[in-house]
Amino acid sequence: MRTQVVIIGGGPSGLLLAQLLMKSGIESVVLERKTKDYVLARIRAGILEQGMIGLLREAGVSDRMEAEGYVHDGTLIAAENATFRIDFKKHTGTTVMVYGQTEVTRDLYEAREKAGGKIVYEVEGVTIHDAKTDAPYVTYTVGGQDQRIDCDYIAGCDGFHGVSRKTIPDGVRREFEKVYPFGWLGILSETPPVDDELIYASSPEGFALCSMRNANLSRYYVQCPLTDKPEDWSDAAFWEALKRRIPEEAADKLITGPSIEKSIAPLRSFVTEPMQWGRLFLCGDAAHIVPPTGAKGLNTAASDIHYLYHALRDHYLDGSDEGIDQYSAKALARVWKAERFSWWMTSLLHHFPDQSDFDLRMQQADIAFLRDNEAAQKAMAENYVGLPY
Ligand code: RFL
Ligand code: PHB
Repeated sequence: MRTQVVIIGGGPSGLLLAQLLMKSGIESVVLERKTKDYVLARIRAGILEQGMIGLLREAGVSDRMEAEGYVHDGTLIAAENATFRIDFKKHTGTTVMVYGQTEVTRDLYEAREKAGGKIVYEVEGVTIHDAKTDAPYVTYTVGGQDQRIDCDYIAGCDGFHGVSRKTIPDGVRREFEKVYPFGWLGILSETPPVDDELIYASSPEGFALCSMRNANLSRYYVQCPLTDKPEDWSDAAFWEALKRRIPEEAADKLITGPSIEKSIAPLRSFVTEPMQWGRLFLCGDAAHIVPPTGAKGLNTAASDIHYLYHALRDHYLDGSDEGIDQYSAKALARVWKAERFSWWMTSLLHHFPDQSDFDLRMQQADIAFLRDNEAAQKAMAENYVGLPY
């Protein structure tokens, strides 16, 4: 088999790239290790930046998002010494959209299937060959049959545990990592959200976040030790911890109910350099991870796809390889800014187990500065709604 671009991974990065390429008449094949149902059962990000919204529109998959998504023009920050609002609209003139990653992925699958684009599910043993030559190819097994696809380019969109990143030799690849000493325990419940806006809360017991998916579906998180397991947390224990960590006014009106999903995600900052090796490009979680505090994971994956899509378009439609040659540098320049913002917001709002009294005062002063300083609020708003591509 032959195609122009092999896309490894059918998560949001891979599917968005496939859809944008198809709109420009560029052919691709998506290889996914899991089933579609498995991918759609993963509950992950909930906030879309303007850049990602624009890409979904360009890809022709925005109808349901426009109809069902919620525009948010600010967010609340709560701490012991302050509860205040960051006004995105006032400081940046723009907003973010609450629309879950699960829904984005569902819309992308539907569009790909409708257009007859190729997705191969349950592939095993995906291996990238000759990425440094002009004739790369990918081999894999599906249903016990060995397969080979020859191509021009390979997009590694296979997440943090994928094979693409590891194809870049050790001597070439540099990895930068920070592992945080806690995780987030998240639940989904069929209850109305506690507030119209998200609440990011810092408390002596640890961080909490009140988020949502729609008018009757809430997503809440509490910081927890890395050693905890979801089974250690009854629903009652979760709701009690959440109530203790958020402002009293919110705790009093919180409507609780049974959780319909409960999981723990460890927090990590991670970047690989370079994001390109010959004809292989890394995109999204395959190349970088952020702690979820700034809602940047999915959105940073989308900005990679923007750069790669334009690079491939310029190659195939205009005969220019400038974008291809600059992909890694352009993507990394934006990735590192999202890493900084996510690290800063994580450091600002979490309780660190080895935190000294001095560290605590610094955190409190940082929050008070944000509460009182318009320039600091503007900087936060600009990062939260997403830096320009
Ligand atoms: P994904 O979504 O991980 O998709 C990668 C896809 O590649 C497939 N795959 C392979 N396919 C073929 N061959 C192989 N060898 C393969 N290896 C893997 C996988 O099955 C999968 O379908 O990466 P992508 O597309 O880059 O998208 C990135 C986003 O998913 C990610 O940045 C965010 O979800 C991060 N993230 C969160 N971000 C937020 O902004 N807010 C959140 O609340 C939030 N929660 C989360 C998260 C990430 C999590 N992970 C990865 C553990 C919660 C979790 C649990
Ligand atoms: C979510 O709704 O899942 C969510 C929202 C904001 C974040 C992280 C996760 O910063």
